[in-house]
Amino acid sequence: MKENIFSGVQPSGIPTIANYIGAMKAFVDLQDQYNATYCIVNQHAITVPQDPDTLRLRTKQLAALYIAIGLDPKKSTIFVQSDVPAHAQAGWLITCLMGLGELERMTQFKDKSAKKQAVNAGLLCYPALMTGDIILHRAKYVPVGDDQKQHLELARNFVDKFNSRFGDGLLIKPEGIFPTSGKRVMSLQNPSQKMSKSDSNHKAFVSMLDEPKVIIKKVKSAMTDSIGQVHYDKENQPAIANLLEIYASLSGKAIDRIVEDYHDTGYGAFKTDLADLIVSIIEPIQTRYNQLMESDDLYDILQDGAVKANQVANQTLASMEKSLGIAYH
Ligand code: AQP
Repeated sequence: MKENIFSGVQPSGIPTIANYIGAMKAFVDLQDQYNATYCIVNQHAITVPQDPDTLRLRTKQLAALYIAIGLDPKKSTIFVQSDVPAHAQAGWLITCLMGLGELERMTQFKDKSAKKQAVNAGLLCYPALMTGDIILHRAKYVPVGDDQKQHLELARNFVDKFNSRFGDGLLIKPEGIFPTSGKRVMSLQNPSQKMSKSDSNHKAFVSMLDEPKVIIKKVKSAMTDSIGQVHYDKENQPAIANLLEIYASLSGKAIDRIVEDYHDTGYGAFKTDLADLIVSIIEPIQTRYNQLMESDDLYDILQDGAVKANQVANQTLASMEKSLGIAYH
């Protein structure tokens, strides 16, 4: 029998090439090998303020992008988190079992809360909800970018603690699947910050829905350095190293080979070819995306996905509630 994999993306903006390289590209590659479930985690998105109309639109856009990148609803279960109430229910149970200190130590919470004046309690409890997402679908593997490693480790520790208290094998302990290149794609404007879809500086990322001419402009204006030679040196040339990783991930070429190709050309030719490469991958995705946004198929796919996801999630939730004494009959 195939093992389960689970992952999700927040509709907190339009996905960027970082989300694609770090996670979404692998979703497609893995759907044949595994019993795959992919979620649009809209309840995670509200851990920071969202405009309701925009959130509705972003949810639909993300569903369309999932399918446009190549997810096949016949192979993968695709659903919206809020269509499966077990996620919020399990999230609460897990919140009550996780230590406050564990949650406060999470880097993402520290980074995001430092940038905001008002922080909601959901931002702190985000990893508990994420743990629930993974364990409800009995996932053995979770394809994610490097920024989610710490949250995944928390989920793994939670499973150990839950199973040792309530019974071995009750919950499945998940393992991460990380890409070889582009685990952590950095901002085009600041190579010490990760690329994020909610970055207020739109030049910092390439969105999956950026027009080709915008992509070319953003890549050409990406930060570089004064060294002027293409090397893979994360310490001294972090911006170029980042562009090389994006290139390697999208082309499938080894970084050494790319460095050889551009070693004597300077940054201009390298950036032009990188921009063309990104456009060549994104353009066909956008064509399929536009067709999907105009059809009604999307809602049927999400409804079918929710039916399947509810079945699996409700079973796991029932066993957790039984263990905890919440199910009293
Ligand atoms: N910079 C990144 N490099 C590689 N992978 C990344 N991911 C996110 N940023 C990078 C991976 O994309 C998947 C979906 O991410 P998410 O939507 O769940 O939330 P996030 O990690 O917080 O991503 P963003 O783009 O930074 O969103 P906002 O701006 O809303 O916080 C995950 O697998 C993640 O690892």
